[in-house]
Amino acid sequence: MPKVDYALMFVTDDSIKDDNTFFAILEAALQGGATIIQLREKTLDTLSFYNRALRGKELCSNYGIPLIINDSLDIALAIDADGVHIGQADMPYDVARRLMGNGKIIGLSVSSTEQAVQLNAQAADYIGISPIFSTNTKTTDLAQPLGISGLKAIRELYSKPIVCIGGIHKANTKEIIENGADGIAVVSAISKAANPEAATKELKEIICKTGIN
Ligand code: TZP
Ligand code: MG
Repeated sequence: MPKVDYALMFVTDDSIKDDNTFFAILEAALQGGATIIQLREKTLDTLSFYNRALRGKELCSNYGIPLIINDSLDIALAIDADGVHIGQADMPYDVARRLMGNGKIIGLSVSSTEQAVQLNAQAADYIGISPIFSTNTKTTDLAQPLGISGLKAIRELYSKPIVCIGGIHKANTKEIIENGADGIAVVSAISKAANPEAATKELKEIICKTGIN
């Protein structure tokens, strides 16, 4: 697998139902410098999800940026996505790996230090610390925020890339990276911004200034 840059993951906003708006924001994130895209749909029917994924993949390919799919192995396989992001209650890691193959990215959400040391987390390509801060974007199945202290504790135990998600915006990005994260994953900081491209650029600049890349 080519080296993946996890610095700035844009996670698409499933509250945006209008396709034109959805893809305009996705393209703005790509223009602004997102380094990886995660397509996350929780309510769409399979055909609409498939169509968004297919169009999303084409767009990401134009920018040379990997696209991973949240949760849905079938969609990821159907469009030959670059990978998947799975949660603790999704498809077991081993099964996801068998289905996706070795060349694909598999990210796993962890919500505690205990989960970060489990075999599936150690085998994954990266872990997502979920959530690092509180958020209004995801309201169900959300653990207590781990905060910077949780990130630091997991960084001590986990040597592969760590991406943080939840309540991240330009004012707390620097602290997250400086405390050991390899990247941030954001929904609303980009999707709800007045200017999503400018918002992406600002986040990217903050990350680049920390010197991690
Ligand atoms: N998983 C944990 S928090 C979250 C997801 C999908 C939502 C993050 O959204 P935002 O708007 O960046 O806080
Ligand atoms: Mg999930």
